[in-house]
Amino acid sequence: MSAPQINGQRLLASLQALGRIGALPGGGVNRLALTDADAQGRDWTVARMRELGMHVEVDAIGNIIGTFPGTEDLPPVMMGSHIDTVRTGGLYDGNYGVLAGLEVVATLREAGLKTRRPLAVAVFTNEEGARFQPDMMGSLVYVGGLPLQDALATCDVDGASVQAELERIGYRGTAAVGAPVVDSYVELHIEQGPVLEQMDLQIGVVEGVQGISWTEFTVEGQSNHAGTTPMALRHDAALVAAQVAVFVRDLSKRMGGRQLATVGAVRLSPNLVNVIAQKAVFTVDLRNTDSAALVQAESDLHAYAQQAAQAEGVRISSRALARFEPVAFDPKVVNLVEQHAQALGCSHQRMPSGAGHDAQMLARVCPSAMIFVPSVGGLSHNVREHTEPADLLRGAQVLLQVVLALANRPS
Ligand code: HGY
Ligand code: MN
Ligand code: MN
Repeated sequence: MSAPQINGQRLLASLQALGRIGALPGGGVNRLALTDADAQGRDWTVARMRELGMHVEVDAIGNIIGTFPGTEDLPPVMMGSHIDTVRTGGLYDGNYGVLAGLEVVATLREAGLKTRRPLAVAVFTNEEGARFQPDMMGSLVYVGGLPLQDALATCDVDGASVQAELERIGYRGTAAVGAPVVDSYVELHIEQGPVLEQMDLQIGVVEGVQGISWTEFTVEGQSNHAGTTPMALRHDAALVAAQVAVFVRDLSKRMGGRQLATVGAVRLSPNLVNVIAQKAVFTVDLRNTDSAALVQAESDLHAYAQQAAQAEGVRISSRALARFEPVAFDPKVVNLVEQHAQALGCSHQRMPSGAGHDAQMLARVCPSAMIFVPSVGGLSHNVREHTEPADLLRGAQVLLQVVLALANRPS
């Protein structure tokens, strides 16, 4: 079966249309998981699936799975990603993988082509982990990596639970989770980093995802008057948060390699100009492609945090928000991505993913891989996130051809 061409204008228009839901005034998108904006984005995507004649199911953690029948009742070849965003998100992170999957279905349907295996497009709940942790929550529950009840009981900083929010937006489905039957999974995504652009390459053949470690620290000191409390008598929670932020930057420099470290969220209380902070709650995101190095970084972090707290005379506690080992994708599917990128004349190279993705969870239950396209300026999780239309179309065409090969292979 020679591959039909995806309809680039339709794909770009769908990205703009979904991007108008939760649009921020100055550009970018805010569709935090399970908010009203996420619900509207879900409704829009379900309506699009139904327009394409897809069977739509919502499972117990709110994952939306659209299925386009094949000529044989076999496990589906799945595409997809997420449509929830961070608070300052862009048009493409996650949305591109879902909408390109729907574009593949639309193109095959228009051409009157049916694949041997059914095609599925998944919208996984709360991939970002920005409101509810861990990230990739929906796909982790989907593959049986996180008990459904634990996920449903997870609360955001305001005490709203995943269960209550799923029910409030009408997406607490009934389809079972935990033991999916999926033939294979291919996720198309923007790189979200600078590599492809710096090397002037069109396609990333993604071989795996680096390890991720998220920790939340709570430091409790003593609030006091900023003007009357001698420095030697302070028990300043904000100081320890700042010291840890500097430490993890130095740690990543000292470790070198691919060690990454980020203090992304800091909440001080009472958070007032003339009051020494009584409490600091902050997060540390550590990542590395090397499992042992990541363990070492975690150990160094916790040792330092304890020592800094002791020196300042404050209490410190911590809890893990997410912890995923590095994941290697299926070599056969990775090879397919490389072959089709090559066949389409795309410049390409093999690379790891710096960001976490639903594909790393699907890899637990079926052969999975990813396709990257360049991010302008390497920007993502930023309202200025952008990928050139030609790159968006190229990636979708590679996705179509890889999925055709998987869905029509004899065994
Ligand atoms: O944090 C991540 O890597 C992903 O964006 N959830
Ligand atoms: Mn993403
Ligand atoms: Mn993201």
